[in-house]
Amino acid sequence: MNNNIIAIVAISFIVVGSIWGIGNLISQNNTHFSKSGGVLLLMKDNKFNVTNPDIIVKIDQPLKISIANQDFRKHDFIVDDLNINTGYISSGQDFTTVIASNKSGSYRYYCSIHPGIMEGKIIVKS
Ligand SMILES: [Cu+2]
Repeated sequence: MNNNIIAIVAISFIVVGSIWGIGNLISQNNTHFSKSGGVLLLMKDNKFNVTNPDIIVKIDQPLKISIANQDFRKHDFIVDDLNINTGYISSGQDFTTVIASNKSGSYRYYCSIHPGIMEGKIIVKS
């Protein structure tokens, strides 16, 4: 019985450790295209993908975006002008949505808990 619990705890650490390790590798870059062709944003150290990169979206071509929280604190992802608000994303959680616009322009994305340090631009163009 006790051995089983220890084994489960050990496996949990290995799984969580692997996920964090992968996240560390990925977050060295800027924007990432996931397998499904969308963008992956990692929340870590109060930044989005280290550098709060510009996210380029084409007019009338919805772009899937997944936001994963790899920090120890909660964050959110908000784009007022595009009606995106993930709500709070807890540590270890993620949220997938779509960025879509039929108007070109530059739209601010940000975390409402850390505005100024966690914010960047979504650029919609043809
Ligand atoms: Cu934040």
